[in-house]
Amino acid sequence: MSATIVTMPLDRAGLRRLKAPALTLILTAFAAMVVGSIFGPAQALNYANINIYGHLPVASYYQGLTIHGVLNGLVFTTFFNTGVLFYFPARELNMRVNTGWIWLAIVVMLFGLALSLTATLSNHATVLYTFYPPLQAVWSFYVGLALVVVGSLMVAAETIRQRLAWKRANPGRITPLVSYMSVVTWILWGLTTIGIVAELVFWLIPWSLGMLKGVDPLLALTLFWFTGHAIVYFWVLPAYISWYALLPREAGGRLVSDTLGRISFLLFLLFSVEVGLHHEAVAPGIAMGWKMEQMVFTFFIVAPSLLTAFTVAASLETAGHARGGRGWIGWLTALPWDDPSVAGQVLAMLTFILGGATGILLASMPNDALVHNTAFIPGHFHVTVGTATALTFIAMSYWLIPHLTGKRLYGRKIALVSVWLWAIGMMGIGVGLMWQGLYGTPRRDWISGIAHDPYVHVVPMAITGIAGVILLAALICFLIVTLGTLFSAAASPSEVPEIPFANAPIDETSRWVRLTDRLGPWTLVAFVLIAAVYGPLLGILIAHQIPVGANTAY
Ligand code: HAS
Ligand code: HEM
Ligand code: CU
Repeated sequence: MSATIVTMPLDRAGLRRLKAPALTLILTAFAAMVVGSIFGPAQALNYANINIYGHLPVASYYQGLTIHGVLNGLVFTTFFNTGVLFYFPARELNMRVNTGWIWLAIVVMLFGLALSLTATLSNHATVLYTFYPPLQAVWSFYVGLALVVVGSLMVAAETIRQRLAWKRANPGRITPLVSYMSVVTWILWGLTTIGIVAELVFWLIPWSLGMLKGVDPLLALTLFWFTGHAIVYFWVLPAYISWYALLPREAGGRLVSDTLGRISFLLFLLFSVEVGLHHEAVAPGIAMGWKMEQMVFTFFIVAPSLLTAFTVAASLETAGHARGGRGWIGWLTALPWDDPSVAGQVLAMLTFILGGATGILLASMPNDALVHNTAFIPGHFHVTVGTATALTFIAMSYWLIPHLTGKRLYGRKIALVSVWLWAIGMMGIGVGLMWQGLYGTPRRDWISGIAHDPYVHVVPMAITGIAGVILLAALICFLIVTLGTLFSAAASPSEVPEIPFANAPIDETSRWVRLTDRLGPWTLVAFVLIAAVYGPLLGILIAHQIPVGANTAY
């Protein structure tokens, strides 16, 4: 494979060969998000005690919720990230990619998607996106998901190899920022997926094929959340890459510190995985000491997001000042709010402040015990993955899809409306669901289907329901813009946006910067930390398994 790597600038044909797989991944991602999100408004109306499930082509509330969680949480994010995390470094390092390998990975991912989607759509895998045993899906659901992960890791390997080739060709140089961040995210993804891959390969797939009689639910839960927390950073780090390294340029400013960006990503690599137990704070059978340890790590992992908040805010301030904004708030209002890509990303950040703050509240176990398994939790994560991730990706698509297709953005005003509606809608879902959760309304509950709903709290219910309808409107606007762009005529090359790299000068002589670039040893440190925190606990759980048989979900 390495023979196909050529370190030379791309010609037009090379560029086209690179753009096609990136576009395929990104369009598949958005198709998954649109289909998955169709059920969102129905779920929001459910939480407003309005039941429209008789009109939807699903067998149950739970089939719809599985489609929603799997397509949005697992498929949309993985496909989008795979697209940008190979494409941006390839362009920044200006190296030719082994596109044959990337296409092979895409075929593996698409085949996996087809398998798991067929299982879900045919109601043979109504196990929600967390697929906790003893709920059991048909084997093809698990195999399909595993293939999606395998395909994405194949792309990761190619990007990591490209960076090594670049390092060989540029001895002593520091990896450019976007490539550095992308490679760190890929390495983190590799470490993150150990839990879920082990769960699928050693337990769930053999069990669904009848080769195992049962699976220990606590072990499965722990393996799932080994992956399940760090996966949220895999969801959000490509958005952080855009906020650090692209958005400042789009907004007319500059990144204020390249070094802080590197440190923040390195901290994510070191501490993202060792916190999964904060999803099992109330799970019986795990001693409090393990939970306390991971609670402390959870507070550690807030730090790189706070670093990001301040660095990105300072960078946006330079943009605001360059555009004439003055005073405490003037820089914010002076940003190019008429640009849907900038507006969408700044709105994503502002709404993410609520998501981050509620995450910090949940990190503390006594708080979590009050709201675990209530609607508070989906409230929290729609102002994280629904905004920082999904809204940023939507906003990025408003320059990225024109860039990849050579078309002009269709309906700029509609695009602007879409990001505002999305931000307002997600904020509504966040506030409404969290408020309902504080009253004890459970999550994952078809409350509108219960004859006498005990969870009636009119104001938050109304907020959730209305927010669902607003989000439906946002989704329609997004679809109009994206389809309009795809089906419009090719634009002249000068009208096609380039990647807005906003690189700050790298302090190549700094010992600290050089230290951050030594990703091999850092990966080893991360691995050792994870093994130290999770190893003994998993050892105990594996040694004391109490397998439970299938409670088949179909
Ligand atoms: Fe979370 C549950 C704790 C972040 C997603 N989380 C979930 C679930 C999901 C999820 C999907 O400790 C539910 C899973 C399930 O189905 O059960 N979460 C945290 C903490 C953080 C956090 C401490 N979560 C995220 C992110 C997600 C996400 C990011 C997706 C992308 N979460 C929890 C806990 C639970 C949980 C418990 C378990 C609950 C339970 O009981 O089940 C932190 O990483 C948050 C740090 C973030 C910040 C915000 C920084 C702000 C930025 C924007 C800056 C703004 C600017 C604007 C620059 C501290 C970077 C400038 C303008 C100005 C005007 C200033
Ligand atoms: C669950 C609404 C988009 C990820 C939910 C729930 C609601 C909802 C009300 C809670 C259901 C329950 O607990 O019974 C919406 C609306 C959307 C939307 C109105 C608008 C388009 C998204 C997006 C993502 C996402 C874009 C991720 C990128 C999830 C996940 C769950 C969920 C992972 C948890 C499923 C589970 O508990 O099994 N959504 N959502 N949603 N949503 Fe969304
Ligand atoms: Cu978490």
